[in-house]
Amino acid sequence: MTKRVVLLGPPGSGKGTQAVGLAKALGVPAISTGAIFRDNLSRGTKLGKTAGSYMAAGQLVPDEVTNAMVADRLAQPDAADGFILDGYPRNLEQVVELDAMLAERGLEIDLALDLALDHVLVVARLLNRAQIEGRADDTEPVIRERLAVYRRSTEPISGAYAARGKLVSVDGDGTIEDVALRLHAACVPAT
Ligand code: B4P
Repeated sequence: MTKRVVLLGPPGSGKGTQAVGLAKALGVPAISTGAIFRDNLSRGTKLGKTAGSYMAAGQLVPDEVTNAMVADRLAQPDAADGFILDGYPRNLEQVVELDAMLAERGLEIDLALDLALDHVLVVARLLNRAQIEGRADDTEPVIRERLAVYRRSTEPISGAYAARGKLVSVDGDGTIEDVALRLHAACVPAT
């Protein structure tokens, strides 16, 4: 069964929303790099202070910081049998680093799920979240910058997984339940 999954897609496509339910269904932890950064930010840790300024500007946190954090998290016992990685990798260098972390243990990614959503809908969802949660990176100029970073750095990585035959694109439009069913079907194909 599919156990080592990366969840790709633009900011606001539903990665964080869907990762939790999908992880539960597969019996693995959901690991969100954005959530780990936000938790550190709220606790005022050194990692949080480093990440905070990049996040508020809509930029990626430097690779050396992010890669070390993910390596630590994947070494925890609960991730030994699998995981849903939400928001990582986010550029080609992180793909290489993730491959190396797994190869050390003779493992590899089983599946890359690309949540596809029109960028007009992405902006609308994030502006809606801004009113509910007040996240510092959900203002319109920062959302535009996050989308530009996504197009420049993150979009190309789907090609890397497609070349390995590991990429499945899933329509991110529709209700949260509809999208969850599509993702689940991609991980657990009908027999
Ligand atoms: P993330 O936390 O990953 O933020 P995100 O891309 O906006 O996705 P998120 O998971 O929060 O939103 P979702 O689509 O679920 O990253 C934040 C920042 O951290 C980055 O900008 C970067 O600075 C840093 N970072 C994270 N990972 C990094 C890495 N690997 N390398 C370097 N830096 C990194 O949901 C969005 C909204 O849509 C929600 O309000 C949700 O309720 C709503 N929604 C979801 N599904 C819906 C549906 N079907 N219909 C309607 N609304 C829906």
